[in-house]
Amino acid sequence: MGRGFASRVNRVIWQSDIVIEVIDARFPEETRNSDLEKKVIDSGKKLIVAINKADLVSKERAKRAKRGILRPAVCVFLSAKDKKGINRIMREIGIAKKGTAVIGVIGYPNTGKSSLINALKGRKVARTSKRAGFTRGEQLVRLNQEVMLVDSPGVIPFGERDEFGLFLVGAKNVQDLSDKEFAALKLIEFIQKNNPKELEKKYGVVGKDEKALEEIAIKRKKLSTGGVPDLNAAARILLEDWSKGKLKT
Ligand SMILES: Nc1nc2c(ncn2[C@@H]2O[C@H](COP(=O)(O)OP(=O)(O)OP(=O)(O)O)[C@@H](O)[C@H]2O)c(=O)[nH]1
Ligand SMILES: [Mg+2]
Repeated sequence: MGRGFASRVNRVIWQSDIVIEVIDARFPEETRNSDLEKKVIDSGKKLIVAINKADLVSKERAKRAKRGILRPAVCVFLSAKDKKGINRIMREIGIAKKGTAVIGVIGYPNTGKSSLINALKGRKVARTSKRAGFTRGEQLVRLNQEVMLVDSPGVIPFGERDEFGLFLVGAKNVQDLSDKEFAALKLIEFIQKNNPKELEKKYGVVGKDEKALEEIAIKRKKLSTGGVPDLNAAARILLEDWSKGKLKT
């Protein structure tokens, strides 16, 4: 997943007349790829930055997501899920297009590229998944007589090695984490910082750090022989809930 697709995404950009970069409104900075944005703009092609999953953030946070995205890129708030922003993207495509056009859809794993293509098309033509790295090769979808959409696999910038950071933004799956307890402890810290009451609401957890993980194990009856809290099992519960979007921050 992700790595190694660099040349492929370059090819998608090269083949396209217009490029849509899909980013996650919750993690705009972490899921955008300024190198790719620059590449598109330098090649003289229109860049549309689709700030997707806007249904998951407040208006203020969505507005903040726009910062840092430089003109001449066009920013569109999008919810592929609720079909918000789809007409605007259609309009932007229409403005930029001269005759027939190929539109490349690129971005980090799991940001909703395939979901956007389905929303544009108005029915399910590209397969989507909660799992990151789901779309493997490029897939061509004809939008109408003039426009061809290219779905592409998610790419992670070369050299990005922060496993927890990738997990946090949905670009890495739970089963691919090398140290789940470590990731869970970092996630606890992150959630308690951003939404202090969430773990209490969800699991009845009041402690911090390892104590919080222990409490999850106890509440969810994950005990090894002798009644010792199974921290690994608790970590998996927490990490899975996060990746399914069940925890709010
Ligand atoms: N809440 C919410 N979820 C969304 C939205 N768009 C996509 N998702 C969810 O995000 C997950 C990933 O969506 P995909 O469309 O498969 O993402 P992708 O960018 O194609 O992913 P890869 O092919 O793995 O790179 C799925 O569980 C979607 O249901 C949105 O606007 N809002
Ligand atoms: Mg996909």
